[in-house]
Amino acid sequence: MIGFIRKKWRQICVLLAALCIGTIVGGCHIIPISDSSSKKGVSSIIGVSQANMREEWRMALIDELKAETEKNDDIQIITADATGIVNKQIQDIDNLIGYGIDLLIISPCNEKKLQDKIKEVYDSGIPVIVMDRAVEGFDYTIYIGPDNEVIGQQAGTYIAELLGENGGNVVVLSSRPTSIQGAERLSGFRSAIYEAGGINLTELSLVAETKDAAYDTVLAAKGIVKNSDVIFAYSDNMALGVCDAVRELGLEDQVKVVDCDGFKGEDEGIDLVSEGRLKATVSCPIGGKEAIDYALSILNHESGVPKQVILRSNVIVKENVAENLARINAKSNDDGRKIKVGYSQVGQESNWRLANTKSIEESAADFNIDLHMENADQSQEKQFEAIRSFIKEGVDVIVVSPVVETGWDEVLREVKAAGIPVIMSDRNVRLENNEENLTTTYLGADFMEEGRRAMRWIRDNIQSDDHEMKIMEIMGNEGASPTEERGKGFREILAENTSYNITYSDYGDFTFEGGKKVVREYLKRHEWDIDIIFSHNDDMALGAIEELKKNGIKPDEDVKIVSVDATIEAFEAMVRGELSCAVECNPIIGPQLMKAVRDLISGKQMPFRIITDEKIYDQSVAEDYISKRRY
Ligand code: GYE
Repeated sequence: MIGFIRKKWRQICVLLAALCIGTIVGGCHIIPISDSSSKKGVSSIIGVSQANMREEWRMALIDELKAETEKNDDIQIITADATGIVNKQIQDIDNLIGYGIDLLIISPCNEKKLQDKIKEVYDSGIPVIVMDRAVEGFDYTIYIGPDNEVIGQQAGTYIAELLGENGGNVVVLSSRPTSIQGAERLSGFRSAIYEAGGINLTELSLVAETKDAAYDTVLAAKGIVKNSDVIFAYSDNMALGVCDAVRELGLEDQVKVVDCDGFKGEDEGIDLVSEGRLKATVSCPIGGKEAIDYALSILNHESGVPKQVILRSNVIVKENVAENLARINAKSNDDGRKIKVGYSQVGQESNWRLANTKSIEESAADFNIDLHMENADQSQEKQFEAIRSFIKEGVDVIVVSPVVETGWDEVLREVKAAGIPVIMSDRNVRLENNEENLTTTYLGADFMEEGRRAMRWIRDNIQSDDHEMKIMEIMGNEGASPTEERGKGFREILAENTSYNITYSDYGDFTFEGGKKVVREYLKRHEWDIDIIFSHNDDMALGAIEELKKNGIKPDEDVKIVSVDATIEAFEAMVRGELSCAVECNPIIGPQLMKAVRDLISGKQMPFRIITDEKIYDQSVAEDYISKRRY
């Protein structure tokens, strides 16, 4: 009964708000309401707080959200335009909550300044989907967005290939971009062009990121443009202006235009590519479809909702327009049939791995997946064998957690030739030539961020006034993606802090014995002079602790120890006062993985990366959490 009254009351509120469009009440703007507010019998209301409705792609997001909402009878959305003002966006969120929303979708105009508000909403129990700009930390339900740096890089790489070995002259429409997206695309573009080498880059400064400004700038710089091979613009809007100007100058046959956005619709990127006016457009997925999809999963309390979804962007050229449009418009269809999955697992090196294997095996059954898992005992050769046997068996999907990052190209090409899609789970691969489409998506942790977090914690908690702090790094196995990236992320923050230095670094292969060995070897040649140990996982940290104690060195007193994974054993060591801090790496990825498998088979566009939820714990909170740990 109470639920019924609440629902009715909310519908009245929504209706009232709808009547008040554009009016001002109590000094604050009433929120414009989407068309879907008139739906009857709706069970959930989604509030959408948009940073502004000036930028083209932000309006496209609202349109996509509305279109997706229309397809579902039991949800409706209310939208609010913050007009680019932080305080207005905070007020909008309060208003939306006042209307009784069940879930908030926010595209923040300033991710730093809105972080606390987002956390407040999330902590109050209302799920929050953050779009487009990731806020720091994990105090939201899920983040969905593109990787604009990668989008720019894809454009740069495409142009470099187009020009071939001889290179050429490229003009980029630059400006101090008013949008962060623009800035990131430009930076990704520049780095790809410089990496390719042999290309002369001329930057033309724009007064605004608009079609007219692009048109005027190209005409004004006709001397430069006449000598160029390609013009790059980082949005569809600007690209249209460039195309018009190039036509005006009679240079259509000589100067090729490439851009980012790849929207569909008249005079947008895909349209211009089909007409041959644009040579290529790199699509920037808007994410509205995915947001409503995940909103439904969250509202239905389904399992398998990850923490971050980084959307896929594609290089669209004339030859693949039809294929891309088909993918964009594709209707996903899961008939619930049993799916056969071949999984090549790394081994059994750590407690993390055991928990990971268990999670994958347990959730396969829940998602009606027939799982065939092969354990590779840390051998890439064995992984190749397993993958080839999966091809023979004719599985529907192959999932690989690769022991090392490189050397996968050949076997993955074989899988592709057999028409079997591949998902990378927990660890990723690095392919020669960045060959696209050999894998569909990566699901796992953000290892770089884990490394950064470890060093941030050290910076904030372990200081000395009188000497430079010596750090020992105990790495995982050589060439594994968590080893590489944790090391990189850690060093990124380390570089900003001159009072710390990594003075010793060795591989411990992610095992307890490996951690012991690194400390033992060090002690053979040195007096103990290390202030901090950064261990790439808990097992190695625990091994190191045992070896330190054997040698009369007191963990946490004589040396602080920080590790990654945050397994129960790490919590026990924190409670005993031996381990100082554990950065979480979540092994419970079974449900997200199985959801991704089902999505893949049902025809959904796979994102680039699906990232799991993670936190950081130290001795001050270990006791409170230990009983709740699931691994
Ligand atoms: O941190 C470590 C394991 O790939 C994330 O591998 C995984 C790592 C994990 O053995 O304990």
